[in-house]
Amino acid sequence: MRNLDSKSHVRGESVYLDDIPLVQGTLYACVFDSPAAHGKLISIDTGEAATSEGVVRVITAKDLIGENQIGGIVPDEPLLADGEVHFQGQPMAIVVAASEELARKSARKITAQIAPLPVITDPRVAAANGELIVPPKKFVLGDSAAAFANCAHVFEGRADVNGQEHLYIETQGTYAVPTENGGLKIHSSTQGPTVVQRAVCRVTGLPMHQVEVDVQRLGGGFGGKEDQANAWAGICAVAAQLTKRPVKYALHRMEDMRMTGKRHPYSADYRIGLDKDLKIVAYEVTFYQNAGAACDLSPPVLERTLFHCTNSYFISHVTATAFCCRTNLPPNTAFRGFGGPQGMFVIESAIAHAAEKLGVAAAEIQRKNLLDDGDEFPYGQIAESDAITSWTQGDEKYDFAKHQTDADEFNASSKYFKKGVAMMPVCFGISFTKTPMNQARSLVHVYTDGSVAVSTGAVEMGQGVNTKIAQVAAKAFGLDISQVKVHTANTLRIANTSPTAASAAADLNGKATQMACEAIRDRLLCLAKDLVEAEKVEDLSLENGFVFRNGERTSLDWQTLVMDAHLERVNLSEHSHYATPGINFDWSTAKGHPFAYHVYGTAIVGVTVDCLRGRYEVDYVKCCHDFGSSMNTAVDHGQIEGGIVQGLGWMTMEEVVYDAEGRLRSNALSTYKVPDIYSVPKEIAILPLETDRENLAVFNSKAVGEPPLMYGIAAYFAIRNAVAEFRKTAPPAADSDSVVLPFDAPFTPEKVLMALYR
Ligand code: MTE
Ligand code: LUZ
Ligand code: MOS
Repeated sequence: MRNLDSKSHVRGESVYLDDIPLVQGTLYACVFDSPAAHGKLISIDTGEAATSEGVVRVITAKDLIGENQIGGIVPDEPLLADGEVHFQGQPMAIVVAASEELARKSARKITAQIAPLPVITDPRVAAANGELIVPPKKFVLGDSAAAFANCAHVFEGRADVNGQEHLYIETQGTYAVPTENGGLKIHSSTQGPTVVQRAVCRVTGLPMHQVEVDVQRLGGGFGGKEDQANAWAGICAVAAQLTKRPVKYALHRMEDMRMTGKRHPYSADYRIGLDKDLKIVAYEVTFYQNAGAACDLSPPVLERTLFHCTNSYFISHVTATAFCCRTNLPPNTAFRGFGGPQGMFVIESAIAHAAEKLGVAAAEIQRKNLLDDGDEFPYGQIAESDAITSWTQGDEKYDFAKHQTDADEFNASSKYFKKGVAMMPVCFGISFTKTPMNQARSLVHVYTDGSVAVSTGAVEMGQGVNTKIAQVAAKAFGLDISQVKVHTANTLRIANTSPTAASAAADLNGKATQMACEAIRDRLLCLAKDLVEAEKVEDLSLENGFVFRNGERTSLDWQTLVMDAHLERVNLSEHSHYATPGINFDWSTAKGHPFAYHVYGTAIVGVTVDCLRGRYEVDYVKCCHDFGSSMNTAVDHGQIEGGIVQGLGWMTMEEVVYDAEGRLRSNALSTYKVPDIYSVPKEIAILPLETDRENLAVFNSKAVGEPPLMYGIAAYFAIRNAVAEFRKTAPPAADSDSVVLPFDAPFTPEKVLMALYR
């Protein structure tokens, strides 16, 4: 079943924020953002802007009616700079004008006097200076210090992994419209309608019942709009409140790239100990997370780095420590995988390091250490593991050894092109790690013509969640999907929503929808029992638009039943609440059972490196992926392909560059390279893991949004293997030093070239 939005997308008829018809009198906002990364704000001169053509108002921190604060976890993020500036791109003033152009033109006339303070961009420097946003976090399993003493082999090193620009096609934006008695209706391109509602209320001083947030769909979020839609919503809300006019702000691409945070870069130290049979006995890792200038979602991102620091492996002695480091960069934020990919990159680096030194294939070490059923994660949850099955099923189907032999044969006869292959398992926990966030509600109305309207807190951002929710309702009522319409995420219809994140939107909102539909269905079948003179309700079902009795179609159709129910005054609406059962986590012990389930998978990635130019191509990605039992293979395959390409981009070509002054140098699509259609692997093959395990996913169809991104990490190691192959044989690379190549992602063509000829 194809994504319900596919036709309107292709026709250009889907409605995004910028397509919403505007109310008469709408004004446009533009911010003046800090030109300095760190400094004391001495003065800000808005005089010339305020008197410019078309300008209705200029707003600075002192004008706010509510609190100048949008920090959700730690109150360290002013809406508009006040006293000090903490990163280049920090909003300082808002210009509100009659047109977009006039707002932008006038914003450029604002100047600020800022006395410079030292700029820190490196998380290790921040940590050394004690600049931690929250206290360090730690996971401990067993006794790693003691265990290292008994290891046959111990290796230690450092791994660095850079950030990633979200590059959602639709930039951040908000349209705020005043409603009567001082309220506001906020259209926002956000993954978190309630997150935005809270931020708007804080900066305007309004109670939550006065603020309605509505989200039709996003042109991509990828985590970038889980928390960071707040600033733009707050800015438009404040402007609308002060001018009493509707205010819109849709960021230009360069504004968005400059002013918003990205995936967190990390620097890490690892130490890995193995016994003589290649069993990993001990692992110690310290993560320095580059959080940027404000807390944002950095602590839970950091926590997920710890949750996934041993990836799909069982290691009996683990000590993992993580520092949340404050730097003078835009606050970094959620990004597909939410810190998990960074944790996995480090353990994969440690394994590659050990493999290189021991002269064995990394796959041999990986295979020997996969999590088994009943193994304990460092955070205390006991694994129901499909790590081994996904590895063996993938290997049986795609034959890693054969790919390696093919590469070896190719390499033996090719001097300047080298092939590299890598295999990688992935294990990703599904649920927000903050247990209270794992709840959702659904409001279902059946209208008297038999059509069905569903509202949930889920935000459609291309991942197909609306299609899945419509499938749930259609299935519960035995209807064709055309009878179901999923409406906008709206805080008046669904309150207190969790953001659409953690890959859990279909599970949480789908389950709530299933409960609501089944409650209505049960009431309808009660009535149908009398209408078709059945003996008991249990004999009845709804299928293909009819009531069925013991599997046989009756003459009672859906529409008649619905109308009869209405005339009998049966309630045709339901609001249901779902909360994931059985999950918990206690940070005082750093143990618990935080995840409803894990998604497992294994990928084999092959690349060809052009060893003269440093360029490379990804030849194939072949994965065995754990769908549980997919309810929509078209949508799920799309998620896997998209996730893989986004992961490849992060690991190979996307390079976020800040200079020492904290200025973003890769600030446009000409200087920041994302994968295009030509960088997509020539082949992406997907083998569904065969399993008959039950899980807590909606209809057993496991979450798929984030896990596939991590298959892309294997490309880094495949390129590395190809580079190593060249260095072994090519004369210019014959250096005998024993230091391994640094682990420093992304492996851009420039870095590949340096590594080839180091
Ligand atoms: N797919 C598309 N097309 N666009 C997106 O923005 N976001 C990803 C993933 N897939 C995203 C996407 C992220 S970060 C998450 S958490 C999940 O979708 C969220 O949606 P789900 O919970 O419905 O899987
Ligand atoms: N967001 C969040 C997430 O707030 N908590 C999480 O655990 C999470 N995990 C993945 C992606 N977003
Ligand atoms: Mo996704 S990072 O949970 O929005």
